[in-house]
Amino acid sequence: MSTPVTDIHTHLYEPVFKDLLLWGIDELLTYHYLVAETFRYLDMPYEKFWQMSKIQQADLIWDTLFIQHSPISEACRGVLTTLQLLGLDVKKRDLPALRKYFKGQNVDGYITKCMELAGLKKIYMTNSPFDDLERPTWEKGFKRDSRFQACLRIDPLFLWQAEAAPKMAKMGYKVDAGAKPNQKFFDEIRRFLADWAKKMNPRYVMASIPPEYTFPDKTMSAQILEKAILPFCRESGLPLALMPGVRKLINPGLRLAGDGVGLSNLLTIQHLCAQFPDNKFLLTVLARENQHEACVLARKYRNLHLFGCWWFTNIPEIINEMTRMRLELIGLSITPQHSDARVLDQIIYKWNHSRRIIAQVLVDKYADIAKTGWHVTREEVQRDVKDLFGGAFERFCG
Ligand code: FIX
Ligand code: ZN
Repeated sequence: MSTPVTDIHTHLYEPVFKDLLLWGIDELLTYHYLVAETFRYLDMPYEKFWQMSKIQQADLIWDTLFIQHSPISEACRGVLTTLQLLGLDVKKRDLPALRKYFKGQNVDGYITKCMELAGLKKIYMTNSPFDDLERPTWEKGFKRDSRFQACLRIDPLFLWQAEAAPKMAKMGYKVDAGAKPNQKFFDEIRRFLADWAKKMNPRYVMASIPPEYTFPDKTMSAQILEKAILPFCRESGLPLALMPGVRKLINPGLRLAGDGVGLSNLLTIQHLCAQFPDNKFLLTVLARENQHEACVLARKYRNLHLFGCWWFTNIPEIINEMTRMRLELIGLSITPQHSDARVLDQIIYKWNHSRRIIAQVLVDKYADIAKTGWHVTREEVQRDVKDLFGGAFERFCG
């Protein structure tokens, strides 16, 4: 339980990004997972909730999910685990008193405290050149915080969404929405990726894709992938991290809490791994029903590395199932978890809950081979856990 972890996907930011880094009790309570759960009890129009202040929203969620009903969901339990491991007394159910504690924290020291309680050695961010709040800080340049690692997130470009071309043009790249997909166009996209890679020094390039995303295909998105993104990744040696399965905003009223899931077409991943053996692919899939096929693909393609129990699979029942399935089908060359933390304090509970499950699965696996007379040493266990908590990922990324 003491091996430090590299958390390879979060939505946290180093302090220089100021308010983009969310932390504290009111951010914990207004996490979009809890917003979705709260609205199951509310009749109010969604807009009325979004017009409330952060504190009013947090009060409503606390009252609805923690006071009016027992906080047994994973996201609710997570808040309680975090408070408990911070040494706070949840028994009193006294939200104003809890708020006082967080008021007394300074963010820089608090980052270190949360990383120590979570047992983290590195936090990977999600950094998008298309994010208007984040981009200016990268363009200004700043001294990097060694606790954090950047990752280049490119969903609008990858899916060739309407906002991509105008934003890239504003940044000085000759691409427009009606552009002909010729070599000049693809070279301009590669220039964009190379420039942002120079600014961010990312560990990988990442995009989430809808369940139906298909490759190969004649779409602009598929051509950009084949003729710009994959060549750039090969050249720069950066893996491409893909997250299939999200259906964006199936309930727009819930905003960030409004995304859904669908069964992904993993033939796309098969084609990519087979057709581009010199590219490295990181994969986490949203639907529970896709996990077995994903494991089999990882058995077939050494340029594919599975990571994390993403989002709707990040609950004890499925973390246990996925970790067992992956260890039994693939072995130890996986990264079983990432936190996907959107609020700093969440790393405390997400890793506390996942470590316990991963540890139990490992104990069972070692017990199974011990029955054959094969006994692992303490050093071997430490070696294996190091691999699962970042070593295998680092080796894969090279
Ligand atoms: O696309 C992603 O990186 C997702 O993790 C997020 O968009 C999602 O909102 C989330 O927070 C999941 O845990
Ligand atoms: Zn995420």
